Amino acid sequence: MRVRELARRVLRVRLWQHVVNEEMKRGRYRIPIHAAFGHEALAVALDEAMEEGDQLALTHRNMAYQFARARAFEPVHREYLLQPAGAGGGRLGSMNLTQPGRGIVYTSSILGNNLPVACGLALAHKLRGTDAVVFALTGDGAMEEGAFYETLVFARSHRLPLVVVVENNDHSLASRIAERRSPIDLGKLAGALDIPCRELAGNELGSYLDAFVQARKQAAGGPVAMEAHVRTFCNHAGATPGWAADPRSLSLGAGLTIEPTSEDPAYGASLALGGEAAAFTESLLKLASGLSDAVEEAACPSR
Ligand SMILES: Cc1ncc(C[n+]2csc(CCOP(=O)(O)OP(=O)(O)O)c2C)c(N)n1
Ligand SMILES: [Mg+2]
Repeated sequence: MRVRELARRVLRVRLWQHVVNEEMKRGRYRIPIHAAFGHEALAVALDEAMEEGDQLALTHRNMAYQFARARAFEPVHREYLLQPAGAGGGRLGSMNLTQPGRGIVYTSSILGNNLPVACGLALAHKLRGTDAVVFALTGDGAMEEGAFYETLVFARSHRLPLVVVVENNDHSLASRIAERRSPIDLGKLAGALDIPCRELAGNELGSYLDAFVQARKQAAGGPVAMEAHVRTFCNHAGATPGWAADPRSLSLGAGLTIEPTSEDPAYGASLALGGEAAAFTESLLKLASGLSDAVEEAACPSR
């Protein structure tokens, strides 16, 4: 039952990302926004695993997490429109968007920058004796920053309640790992620091939720590393030379699912919903035009 509700949530986040993407194609937003098609199962499972007081520090590619935490379209898209009614009062845009009321206390476009901040947050929880855990997202590119290693060493040295999640989409801008650096075996790297490491792949919602819940528990005794293998069904903000899949070539008109494989969380979510999937998807697609109208109205209130 729980998995079905998670699956519905994944499809909602997918719909909202599609609506934003359609509006991006129309040039609606004045800021760069990084879609995260393919990251929805991670975002929803992490959101479910977070408990009262937990905190989340995000990267530039944060759209799926913003929607998953907000559990609503409006506050996030109004922020993308830089309106006072947005989640950040129209001052934060996409790459610095926080939602303190929903635990998103820091977001940064500077690769690796959120990791020491998350460390500091976790240190504060430890010193205050709270039960809260801090989750920090990073990428296979951002983990190349020295701050990644320093964060692990510091967090382990002080046994901080920190979960570092590497979203490995095998891309940093247009370069793949084999093209730009040595492989990094996160299990071995974390193991060398006596930090447990968990691997996620396949977008199976029940196991993703379990993994985050377990990681959260484990983090009471010190940091936990996680490597999530994720396919990003779009590239950087806008077309990136060398990365074939431009988000603007994705179309809501083709439906919520992008690819019928386990790499697409929307496909997995539809399978999890079984016979209910078609009607639920249809009901979401019906909402899409209303959401687009709301974007139109919000962007051009005088019309
Ligand atoms: C310190 C720093 N260096 C370079 C950049 C430019 N930059 C922005 S996103 C990006 C790629 C990031 O790759 P990854 O961390 O794997 O995240 P992804 O975009 O794949 O989700 C780069 C190099 C930056 N924002 N900050
Ligand atoms: Mg990457």
